[in-house]
Amino acid sequence: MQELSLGQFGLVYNMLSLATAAMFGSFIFFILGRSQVSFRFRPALVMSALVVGIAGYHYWRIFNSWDGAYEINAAGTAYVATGKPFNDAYRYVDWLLTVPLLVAELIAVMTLPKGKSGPMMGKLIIASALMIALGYPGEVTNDMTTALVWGTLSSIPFAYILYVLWGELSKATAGESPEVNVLFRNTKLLLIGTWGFYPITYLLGIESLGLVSGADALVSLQVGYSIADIAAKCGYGLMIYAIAKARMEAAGESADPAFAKAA
Ligand SMILES: *C/C=C(C)/C=C/C=C(C)/C=C/C1=C(C)CCCC1(C)C
Repeated sequence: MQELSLGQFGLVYNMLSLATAAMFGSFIFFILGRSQVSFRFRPALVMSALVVGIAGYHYWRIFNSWDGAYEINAAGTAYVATGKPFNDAYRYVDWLLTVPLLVAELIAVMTLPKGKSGPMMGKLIIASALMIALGYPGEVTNDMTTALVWGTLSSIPFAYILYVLWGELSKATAGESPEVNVLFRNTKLLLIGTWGFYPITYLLGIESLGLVSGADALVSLQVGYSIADIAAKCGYGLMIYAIAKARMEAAGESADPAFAKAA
């Protein structure tokens, strides 16, 4: 592992800390937000809470791993490796759990007919697992060609997932209020914008590709993934919440079970 400047070490340290805080903060928001939406949207909120809860735990572990992998040198001028490896696998294990949940969250808020959401979920879960499993060998290799080959393979299921979700989101707007339409459109943009950030970050992290040089490659990777995760998990969960609220209001539903029974 390379030596890091104080700024490089501190930037990753602070980003990992910020991501941990954002995940746990969002967890509380989604748990409380559950009671603000009507019954049919509650599964979506539960899944949002699960995503940020799982990610918050992993960020806490990544943060500790980062903190343990480096120590400041005697002169106080740089961070050097302690010999304990930095564990990058937490991230991929996290994605393996959270990406299918994010997909399920979106399907839940679209409230597709029963016979349709199951098979679609199945296909998208398999594609998510493939995308992550194919990306991992490329993430941990030091060889540029190997990284590019695995990255390209991983991009195939990636494109498939976005294609399917984009199509479904476009169809979901039919018959909905203008406000819900705008929210669905924004969710599509958020989805493309945030998920598209991951392969770009992946490329920045391939040191021998030289898009960013030296230890900056490692720093870009950690900072890039942290920003993407905050947007793709917390920001996206907030969009799902807004859609649930807007659809519920447009349909004249209440979040209060007593009121729902009376109506
Ligand atoms: C909360 C975590 C999320 C939404 C993670 C998403 C991850 C991706 C979309 C990763 C995609 C990748 C490629 C398309 C190619 C290179 C390897 C990956 C795994 C970084």
